Amino acid sequence: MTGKTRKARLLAVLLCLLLCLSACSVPQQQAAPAPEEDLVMVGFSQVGAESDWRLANTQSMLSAFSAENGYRLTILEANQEPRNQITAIRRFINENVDYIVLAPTEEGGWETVLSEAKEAGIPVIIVDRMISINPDLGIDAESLFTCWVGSDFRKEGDTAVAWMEETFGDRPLNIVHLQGNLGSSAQLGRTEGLDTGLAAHENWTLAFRASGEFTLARGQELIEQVLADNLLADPASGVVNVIYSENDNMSYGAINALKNAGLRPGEDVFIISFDAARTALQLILSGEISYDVECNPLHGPRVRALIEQLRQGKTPPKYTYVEETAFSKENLTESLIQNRGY
Ligand code: GYE
Repeated sequence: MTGKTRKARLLAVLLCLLLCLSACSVPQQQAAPAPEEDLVMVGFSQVGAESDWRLANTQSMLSAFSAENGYRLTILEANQEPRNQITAIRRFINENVDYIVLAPTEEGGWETVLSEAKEAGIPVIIVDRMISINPDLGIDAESLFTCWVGSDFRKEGDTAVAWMEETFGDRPLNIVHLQGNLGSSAQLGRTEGLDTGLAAHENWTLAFRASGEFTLARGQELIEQVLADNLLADPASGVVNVIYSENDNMSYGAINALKNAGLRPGEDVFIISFDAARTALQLILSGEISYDVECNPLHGPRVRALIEQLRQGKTPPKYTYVEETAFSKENLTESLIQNRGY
């Protein structure tokens, strides 16, 4: 036997051994689901299914609150209508769930129904957006929910504006602003950030502002309207066109509208987006989105951790802010995109 064949044989034996080992390894122990009556009942009033962010958020809640983990989760989607959420919460109260999780569409209008939940003794965990209580009512807003977890939307807006300042310097900007659902924390915070930027820069002009309701279809319609009304500046004039789009799905719609009109996103118009979902990150690599401020939707495990603390009789922090970053071509790689959870 030559040295080479011996080596090859040895390799084959080793490979066989490895294969056997992996085949014989003990399968991961699956936790037996708890009997139905022992499951903790959680009612989740979700905003809707308007965006990639929202779908990832719903998925994250479903995985975190599985029967294997000891929960029975009921999700009621509100189709972005606050009154549907009020109906959903009343239903959860009637069903006497153990915990109510609320992702509020808008900030206002929660006093009555959350007082009802409080009266029924059901803890309410707020996730993603925030609520605000009319101060004239003399109700202690913080007494209406147990705790909250989500993003700092104002900070997200400030991050976007800081990038605009850094990237465009003293150049005049012609800004088209696609807002999210009016009255939602995500819209309010991101708009406040831009408004602060507009107030600080005399040569930043707001050419257009309207709500695209966080959807691709509305985002596309609004940019079609902007183009029909001739609201973009001639790039040859030295004025920079910027679309400040308060979520990725509206950005996808904006890109469709621009491309259909023969314009080049990333050259004729710069798109700044929010969420940083996987598809959007891909569009950064291809140059169509210039900057994307991350907003993390994977709240399921975070909400579960809060509920687990409550079940152990502990007091979780009232507010938990999620750490977030932002992406441009400079700090993005294919592998980062592939490993992204949403
Ligand atoms: O940015 C958007 C979604 O509230 C953070 O809602 C969330 C926003 C998110 O529809 O895509």
